[in-house]
Order: sequence, then C-alpha cells, then structure tokens
Amino acid sequence: MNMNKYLDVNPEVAEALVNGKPVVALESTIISHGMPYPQNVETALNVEKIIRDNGAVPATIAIIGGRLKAGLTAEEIEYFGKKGRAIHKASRRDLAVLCARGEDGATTVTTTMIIAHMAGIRFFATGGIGGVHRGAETTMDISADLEELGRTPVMVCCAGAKSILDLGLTLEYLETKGVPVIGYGTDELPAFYTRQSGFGVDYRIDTPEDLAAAFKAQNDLQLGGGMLVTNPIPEQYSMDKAVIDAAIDQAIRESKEQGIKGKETTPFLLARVAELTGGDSLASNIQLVYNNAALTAKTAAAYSKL
Ligand code: PSU
Ligand code: MN
Repeated sequence: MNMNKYLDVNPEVAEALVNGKPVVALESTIISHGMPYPQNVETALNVEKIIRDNGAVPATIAIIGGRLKAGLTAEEIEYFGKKGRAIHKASRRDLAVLCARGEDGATTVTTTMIIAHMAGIRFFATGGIGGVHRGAETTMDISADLEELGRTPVMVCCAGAKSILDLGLTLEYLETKGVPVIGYGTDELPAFYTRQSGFGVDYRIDTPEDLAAAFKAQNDLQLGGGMLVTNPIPEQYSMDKAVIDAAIDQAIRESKEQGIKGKETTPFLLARVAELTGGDSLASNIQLVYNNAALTAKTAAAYSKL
C-alpha cells in the first residue's frame, strides 16, 4: 500500500488501513501555526484520544526530515508544538522542495489531504479551513485548500469558516470547484466561533451514517474531489458575535498596516484574534476541534461498515 517513496505510514495506521478499520487524519499546521504552546500540544493529544474513544485510529500528518508522515508519535507532536511558527508552513507548492532537501514541514489542510490520500485515508478532522480572504478581489489571496478540496477525495470536517475570510466568496469558489458543502444538523454555514453565518449550505445531513453514505456515493461515482462537512461549535462554547467580529476587524486592519501577506496572513490573523480576545477564542477553538474529531471518527466508523 505504501507506494510513495517519500511516505511513511506508522504501523498502527497501516494495520488499520489494511484491515479496513476507520482512520482519521489530522493536520499539523493547526499545532504549529494555529494555536500557542502548550495548548497546541495538549489539544493535539486530546484530539487523538477522542478519535480513539469514537472508534477510529488517529493519524496526525506532518513532514519530518523530508519524509511524509501519516501518524506521529507524542514526541513528534511535542516537537511541532514547541517549534511553532518556526516550522515551515507547507502547502502543495512546498512539498517537492521540502522532500528533496529533507526538511520539516507543518501540513495545512491542503497537504494533509494530499498525504492522507497517498496513504489511503479518506477522513480528516480539523478546526478551520483556508478560503477566499476579504479583499481577494484585489489581493487574489485564495487558499490552496479550496483547490485541494476540488481535486482530492478526502472528507474534511471543520467548524465552518472564520470571518477573517469572505464567506460568500468562499462558498462561490467551492461551488465552482464542485465541492459539496454539508451542514451537520444545520441549514446554515457555521462561522467557526459562532453557529450561524447567514449563508446557507448545499445540504443538511443529520447523522454520521448519512454523511458516510453521501461520501460513499461520491467515491463510487469517482467524481474525484473532496466533501466539506461544516459542524457548528457546541452552543455552550460559542462566542459573542460582536466581540469576535470586533477582534477580527482589528486584526485585519493591523495586518494591512503591517504589510502582512501571502502565507503569513492566516497565522498572523489567528494569533492576533486569540490575543485580542484574551484567550476566549482559543478555548472555543479547542472545543470545536474536539467536536469535529468525534463526528469524523463516527463517520469514518460508519463508512467502514458500508
Ligand atoms: N484556519 C483556522 N486554523 C488554522 C488554519 C486555518 O482556523 O490552523 C490553517 C490550516 O492549516 C489551513 C491554513 O489549511 O491555515 C490555511 O492557510 P492559508 O490561508 O495560508 O491557505
Ligand atoms: Mn493565502
């Protein structure tokens, strides 16, 4: 199964895949660039446990010494968490040079999907995806995550999109790329920190079994792309919309003043929003990732019975 000379699938993950057991991929940029240390490491380890508790095997994905890793050890997770933003944030365009040079890379949604697919993993849980940034009509800042969702057959479960992005344009882009946007138990796209955005999803699905059935049909049809499941943050952890919107607006203003661009934009905004909300947004972020991990593990388990 391990067909790619740069790929290392850890033994537990490989065993699960060979035997048709459910496996859930996790990204490493959320660890290195998405949250501060030590909460990032604690969260990553808890997420793995939640996936196990819900009947699947976790595979945290990263690039270490030029090797594409599907499944990290706790020590490796600690390493990514401690090194934080000093690790290269690796998107599709970075893979070849990092592998050739034998360097480390934290995988975004894009590269986690690529490596998961290489390893034979169909499910991936995270917090937020990249999208079309506000002002993209002049900056052309559109995340590679949307292109990857259009081409790689992995189900990605997130908590919707943050309003650091233009949610309407992000949905338009996903429509163009043929990516089904599913609301889990909701007709409305969740806005990450809050349960509602004012934008509709393509389909509402209410159970892990029905998510699995939809994704099975997509794979059987060989349509080739991913499926985006948007899972609202649990009510008790959702934030006040006015508070979070004010923090996001300020972070975006500061990023423009400081001339932040390219791959630095999203990590800058995430870190600044967490600072401005005094850690409240971090607490919500952690809880929504746990919620997504549980749903994805249940969906992967349901899929393995189809
Ligand atoms: N959004 C979040 N948390 C994150 C990210 C996005 O709420 O950690 C990370 C993911 O790894 C995502 C990446 O794939 O940022 C998108 O970066 P960019 O916007 O540069 O494509
Ligand atoms: Mn970008």
